[in-house]
Amino acid sequence: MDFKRSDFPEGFLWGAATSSYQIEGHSFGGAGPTHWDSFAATPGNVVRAEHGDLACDHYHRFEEDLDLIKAAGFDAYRFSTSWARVLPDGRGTANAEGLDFYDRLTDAMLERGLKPCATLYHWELPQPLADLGGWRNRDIAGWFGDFAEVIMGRIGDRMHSVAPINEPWCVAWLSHFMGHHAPGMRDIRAAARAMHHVLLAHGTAIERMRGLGMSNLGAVCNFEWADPADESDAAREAALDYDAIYNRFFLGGMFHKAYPERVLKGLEPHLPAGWQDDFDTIAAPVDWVGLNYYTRKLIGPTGGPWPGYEEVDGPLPKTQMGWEVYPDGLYNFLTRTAANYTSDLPLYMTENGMASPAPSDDQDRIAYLNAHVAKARAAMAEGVPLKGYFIWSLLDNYEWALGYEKRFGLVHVDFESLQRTPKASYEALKLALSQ
Ligand code: IFM
Repeated sequence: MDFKRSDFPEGFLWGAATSSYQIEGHSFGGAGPTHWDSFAATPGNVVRAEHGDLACDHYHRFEEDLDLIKAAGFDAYRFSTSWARVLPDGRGTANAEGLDFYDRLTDAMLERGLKPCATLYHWELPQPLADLGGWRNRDIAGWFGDFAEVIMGRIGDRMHSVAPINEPWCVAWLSHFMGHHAPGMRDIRAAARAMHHVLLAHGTAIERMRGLGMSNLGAVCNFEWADPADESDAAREAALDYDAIYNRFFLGGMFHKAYPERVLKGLEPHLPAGWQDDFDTIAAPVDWVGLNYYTRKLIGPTGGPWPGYEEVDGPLPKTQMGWEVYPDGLYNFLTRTAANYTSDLPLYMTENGMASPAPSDDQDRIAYLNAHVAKARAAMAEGVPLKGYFIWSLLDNYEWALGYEKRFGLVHVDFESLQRTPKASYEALKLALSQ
């Protein structure tokens, strides 16, 4: 790599990230059905209708996976807890096997000197709650708060940090407006409600965890830089609208107790009654903010109904996801987040990485990480309080609607034998983190 641990301040955290449904194997240990199982079982939603039943079988192989994290020299492991594994019906009786699993996983991290960094929800909503309207139903804030208390009542005493929800934009917009993720809806009213309720659930979980006496609680959002596709005013406006929906809505709610006017223009008629009264909960104080960053989009106008924009193919080199490689975006978001929203609050890169096909010599992943880490250092040199960097992902895994072929792992997974094989990027990081 072009960097080494000693280039960063003492205590800067290096970590690897994963999520439960993407790696654990959901068919084990008494986990209940989720809306991803139903979504994946519906032809046309997921490449080859692939699902998370087995995934990387992390449920049985977590010791080996934690050994890999430790051997690479990482300080921390960002994992998520499956709501449906802990509460198979989403509410009510907890699944003892599920709680035991996260208990064992936590202790296994601590035995290896790894800091456990939990995310409560990374997208596998219990199906019984989806049946009740899922993120469209305001009651989800309370259901989620209850889940937070159950899981953190068991492992919260040993967490280094916790964030309630991974990537609110994906939970709400990608899944209820664009229809790309479960529950696969394309409905502006559903999207508006999900956008608001995901924040209400976030704030409720923060309050409940404070009630348990927990600290070091944060929020994790994903960001995509938006550039106008051409020099027209219409393209400029379209990019600003994209930016407002994707990047400014959630931080606006959490830190300004307000949603961007550009978003209200389209969503206000569809927000639930009394939404303005929820900001005290939504803006429950957090101790840090995590940024997930991968790419930028070129945005042009459609002339159609709000939001009236579309993604336009860009000229930059692309990853296996078809995403342009645009490291400047990482710098832009770190500096903008600190300047406009979080001030001195610690920031973390909670996800960054790329998919590239196997077999590969992995030089593209090494170059991608080098370029993005360099931008993180540039932001830090300007005073951005960045305190850590988590690579997505430890393992090749279930890339949601794109199934198993998009390979984000530092470690290759053979999905027949489930054998793990560290890639060149893993070895390069290992060397960098030892210096
Ligand atoms: O795999 C996903 C992850 O679940 C959330 N952030 C982006 C990753 C790559 O698409």
